[in-house]
Amino acid sequence: MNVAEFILSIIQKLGTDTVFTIVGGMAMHINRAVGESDMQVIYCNHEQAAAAAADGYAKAKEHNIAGLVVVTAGPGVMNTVNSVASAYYDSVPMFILAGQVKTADINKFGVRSRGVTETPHLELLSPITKCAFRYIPERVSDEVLAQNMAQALAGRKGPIFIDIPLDIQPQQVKDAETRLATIMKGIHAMIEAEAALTGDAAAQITAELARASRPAVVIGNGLRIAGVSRERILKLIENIGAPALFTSASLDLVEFEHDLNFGCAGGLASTHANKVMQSADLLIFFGTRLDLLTTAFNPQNYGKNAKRLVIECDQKEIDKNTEMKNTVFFRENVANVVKALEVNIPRTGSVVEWLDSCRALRAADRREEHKAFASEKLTTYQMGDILAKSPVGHYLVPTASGFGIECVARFYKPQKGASFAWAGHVLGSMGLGLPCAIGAAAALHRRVVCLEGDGGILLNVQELFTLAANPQLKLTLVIMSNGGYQSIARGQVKAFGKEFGATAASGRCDVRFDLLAALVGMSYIKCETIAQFKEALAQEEKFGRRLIEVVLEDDGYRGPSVTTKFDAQGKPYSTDISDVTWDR
Ligand SMILES: Cc1ncc(C[n+]2csc(CCOP(=O)(O)OP(=O)(O)O)c2C)c(N)n1
Ligand SMILES: [Mg+2]
Repeated sequence: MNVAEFILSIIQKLGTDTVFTIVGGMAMHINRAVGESDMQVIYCNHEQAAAAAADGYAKAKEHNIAGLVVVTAGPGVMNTVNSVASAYYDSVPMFILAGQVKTADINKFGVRSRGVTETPHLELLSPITKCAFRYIPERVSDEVLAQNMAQALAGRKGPIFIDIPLDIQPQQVKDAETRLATIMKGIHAMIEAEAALTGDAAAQITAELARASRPAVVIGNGLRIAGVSRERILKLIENIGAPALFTSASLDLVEFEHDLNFGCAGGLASTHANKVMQSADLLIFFGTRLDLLTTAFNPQNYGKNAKRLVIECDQKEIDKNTEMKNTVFFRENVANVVKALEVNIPRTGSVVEWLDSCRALRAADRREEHKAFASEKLTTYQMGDILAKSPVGHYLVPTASGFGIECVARFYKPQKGASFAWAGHVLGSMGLGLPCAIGAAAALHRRVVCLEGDGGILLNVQELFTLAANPQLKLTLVIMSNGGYQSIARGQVKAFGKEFGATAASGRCDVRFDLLAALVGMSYIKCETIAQFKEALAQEEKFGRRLIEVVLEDDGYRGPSVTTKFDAQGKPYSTDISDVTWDR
């Protein structure tokens, strides 16, 4: 076994069975190890896409298994940067295994460029990975190797970058099997040690719940990342018996129709979720970072009338919000808190009236939503609704840029058994949808629906050729066709009265998606009405894959959201998250 095979075999032993890659000279022995392994290999057409596919793969594996991307030195590594940063922010376990120029060529002179295709990988990748290291056996002990690799899956998960110089990759590894066994033991020990992080959150939750009269729980995506299954999340909610609120990353964790699902609170939210949040006297945040987008740029205001108990494993995420009043932070593994609450099921006081008032708010809100958005037109609202109800929409990968966010974060109502994973949730990069969906399809071996914009798709349009080369991947590509960068055009027109580079009128090119589909051997259908889109999705299982172009209409109405108002002195301020209405 050589060094390339040795490192690959550690990753395989951690459960990863698929590689997303583009080959190259400086990674040639790693490429061979991959090609001769028994792993599923998807040869992509851009490294940004390969890394995004690894991200989609790990998300489809519920963050329990790491994605793997293999790239060559220099340009190969640099092309991954956008997707690696995205994976880091989304806490996605991932290995980026890269070639590097041979050790003799590595730049030790401080010149701009020395080795052929060489770049300072470690310096570039360090800020956006949990660990970036060069593997040279004499310099990296097996213990350190285990520690570095374990970090992908230990504690708050994330990407690990490893480069191996060209001359090191083919070197034979002595006692490989015995060493591998010890390394795997070390990795598992570290993952377990980090997972043990626990404290007295469960006891305090129990005590506070007994006292509270208007409690609510906030179910964050951290629960999924920590490996808590949907069944156990549901049990947690039902055991506590209080209204459950979600975030845009976690809203698929419990079906929309569940009696305790009170939606997603925040800046762009249905009004009842925000009212529940702002009227609660106790809020328990399970695995949410309380970031700016979730909290409508104001964590202090988010549940301001409640005592807040926040369970978070990352000390830095706690420190950023320590100015929040009436809030207790617990640095614990949220999975352990859930486990402890399964043993000692907390009793809420009598919350019947509170629950009834929340239910009344929700019912009124749903009626209002229906009235406000009812339309014959095919809008983002209608799309979200149709996609959620469709039999093919059970695993959805939506783009996290443009109106795709609105379509899913606000209007997707997950049915039983449905789930989604945002393509680049925190970073919000255009172009990650299609490659992420390819990764998810490779992980799940079943149909994945990808929701992309007509602008965003072009950033990784070459991945349609990756699909063409991999007929086993089942994928439905739904393109929201609205004549370009509509979300950007809207902002520009509002601010400047005109738009720049966002539509064909100002220099972009509209795409003929029928021709594009034909080029890559995909079936194609264009939907211009609600009925056509419903019918297209109903027929979808007949197709291995299809490009569905949905011509969107925008009536300009965005629904309730926090707005900017001006006080008596003319100073601007943001309205409270509970101060939102359905008024047009
Ligand atoms: C890589 C990258 N470049 C630029 C942006 C800025 N941006 C955000 S949304 C958007 C337009 C997206 O267009 P499209 O996918 O068609 O979605 P729409 O706004 O039309 O719904 C742009 C340019 C971004 N998010 N990511
Ligand atoms: Mg568009």
